[in-house]
Amino acid sequence: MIAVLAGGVGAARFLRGVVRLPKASDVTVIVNTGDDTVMHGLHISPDIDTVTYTLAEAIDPQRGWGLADESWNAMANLGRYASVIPDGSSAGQTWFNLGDRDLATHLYRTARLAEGATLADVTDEIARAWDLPVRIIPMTNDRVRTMVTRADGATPREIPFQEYFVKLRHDVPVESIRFDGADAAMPLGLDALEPADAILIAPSNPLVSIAPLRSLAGVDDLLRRRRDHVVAVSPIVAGSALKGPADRLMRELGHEPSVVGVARLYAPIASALVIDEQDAALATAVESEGIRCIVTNTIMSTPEITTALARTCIEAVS
Ligand code: FO1
Repeated sequence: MIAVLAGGVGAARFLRGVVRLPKASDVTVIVNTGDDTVMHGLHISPDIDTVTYTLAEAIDPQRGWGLADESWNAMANLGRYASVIPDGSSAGQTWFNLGDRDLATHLYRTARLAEGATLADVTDEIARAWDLPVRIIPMTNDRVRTMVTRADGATPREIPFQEYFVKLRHDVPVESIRFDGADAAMPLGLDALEPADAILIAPSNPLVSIAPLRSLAGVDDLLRRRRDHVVAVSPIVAGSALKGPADRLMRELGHEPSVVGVARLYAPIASALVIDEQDAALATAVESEGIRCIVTNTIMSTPEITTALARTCIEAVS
């Protein structure tokens, strides 16, 4: 049995390799929900949707989020109301792009939640509707929201994650991050992490994708206890994030934006860190952080490379 801790785009691509492995009949993916947001009254779970659409081979390959062959009529038609939106209203926002096809998922999720279903129930229903070969579970059924405090003096200083990521294109300096609601939230997936032969930390942002999962009660303790079975893939290659603001956030929040910085974050909970060949010269520095270092090609540019990366991870800890 394999358990994977996942964020969005990087994790979803990595999971494609995991599910292709012959041994991967029993895979549970625990997905970050700190990025979740409500837009137009609809509950959006971006990382769950990215993982679902990617594994269903329905993702838009260029954007890495949303559905392929998308149209944007609903968004375009919201434009009619732009001039009449009252001050202080959050209606009619168009900075967060919801495609016409994608909207069906958010409509379904929101309706089921309103009927009293849990996020885990709905996530499973959506995964089954897309014929996914894995179990996908949200990190919690409770409301946890990643909140970002800006360091540029703008007000409000603290904003929800999607405002930082999409509206401001993650192009503002950040002072701190917190996971609102994490203290009271009940984690899901501990029953999958406990017996797993391999626990894989996908190449996701350690500070805003994996940290929300780690912030939930008991998760880090379990990972520490099962450290011999935990392997992480660095999302930082040659000092940069392959996608998104991981390198910038690491620098701004006092972490070295390199595989060594990633090693420091993961050494307490993982026994091995997989880094890219471009960082081979840093392998000794990684190991001096107390974590085994495995060097391989982590740039998932072909199905073969992605599957080989997943195999390397599993072999490292099984
Ligand atoms: N990312 C963007 O950069 N711009 C968008 O307008 C956007 C819309 C969106 C809608 C649904 C969804 O499931 C994901 C969406 N994403 C968008 C991706 C998402 O905001 C981020 O990739 C993650 O939150 C970071 O992991």
